[in-house]
Amino acid sequence: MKPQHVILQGAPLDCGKNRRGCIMGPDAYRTAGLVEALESLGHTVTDIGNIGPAPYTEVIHPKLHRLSETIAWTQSLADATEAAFARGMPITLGGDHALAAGTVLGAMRHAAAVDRPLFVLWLDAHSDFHTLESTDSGNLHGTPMGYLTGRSDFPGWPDLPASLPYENIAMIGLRSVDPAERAALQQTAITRVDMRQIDESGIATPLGAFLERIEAVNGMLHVSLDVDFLDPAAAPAVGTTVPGGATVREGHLVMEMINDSELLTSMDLVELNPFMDERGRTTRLMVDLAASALGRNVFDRPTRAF
Ligand code: 5AB
Ligand code: MN
Ligand code: MN
Ligand code: MN
Repeated sequence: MKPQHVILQGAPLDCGKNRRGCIMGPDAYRTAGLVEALESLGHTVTDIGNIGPAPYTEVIHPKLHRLSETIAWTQSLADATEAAFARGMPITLGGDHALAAGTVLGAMRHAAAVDRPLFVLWLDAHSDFHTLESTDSGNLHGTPMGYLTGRSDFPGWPDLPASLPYENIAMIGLRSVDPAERAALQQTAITRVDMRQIDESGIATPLGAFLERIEAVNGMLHVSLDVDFLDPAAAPAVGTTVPGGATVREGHLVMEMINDSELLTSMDLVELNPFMDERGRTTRLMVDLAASALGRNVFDRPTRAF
């Protein structure tokens, strides 16, 4: 992709679930050399440091874990992400996946301001499509897609400029979807690509079709990469390991196709738990994948690959 001005923002939010450790994510990415990797590809990088939640007072909820804190993070991350778009390409270093409620909201506001449609590529074992009512765990990292699509009321959360249209979402890598999420997803036009489909016919065809749809309407592309998209054998540093995930090669292919498409406008790297990593290998793989989405191809390709 063409040289970008990348705005790195750390989002050490750890409130979307009970297991602690994602708070260390942003500094792990910095330690693993993300800034240098992006600069070596010809991009300029501004690391604005770590963001915090908006001021809040935690009101204990009987079911939902750290609801007030998650709402406060959604507010601050939406504002920060929207502001980052004025300067360049926001890349958010998580933090757990609850942060996507804020980053995608910020991207939605920017898309509305520049009058372009926003598309979201959700790379995850999970659909994170719960409502506040349907979640059994009460862990809010399982709800950002439910919030962003406006499929139910999220009282107290920031208003959406409009709901994220189902047609503009592709979820790839699915293999752990709760029954309530599955029933709801089946009523939508969200593109859902599970591991069986990837096994049977490959990851490139559905991804290429999605990218073509974005290009046809001059859309913006937000990529939300959950570590558990990858197989835990390759990426063990995550709380919610689900066997049978994407291989390193499949992950790279996705990122290389994103790079070739020139469509990427913002990205989240989420759910890394450095406390569970093995000598930094998951962190380094995530840095490598992020760099591949922004230009690290072994061969120059004369034409777009999709
Ligand atoms: B992740 C589960 N569906 O709601 C729930 O890692 C898991 O951001 C959510 O994708 C996983 O607790 C959230 C069982
Ligand atoms: Mn997720
Ligand atoms: Mn997940
Ligand atoms: Mn997870």
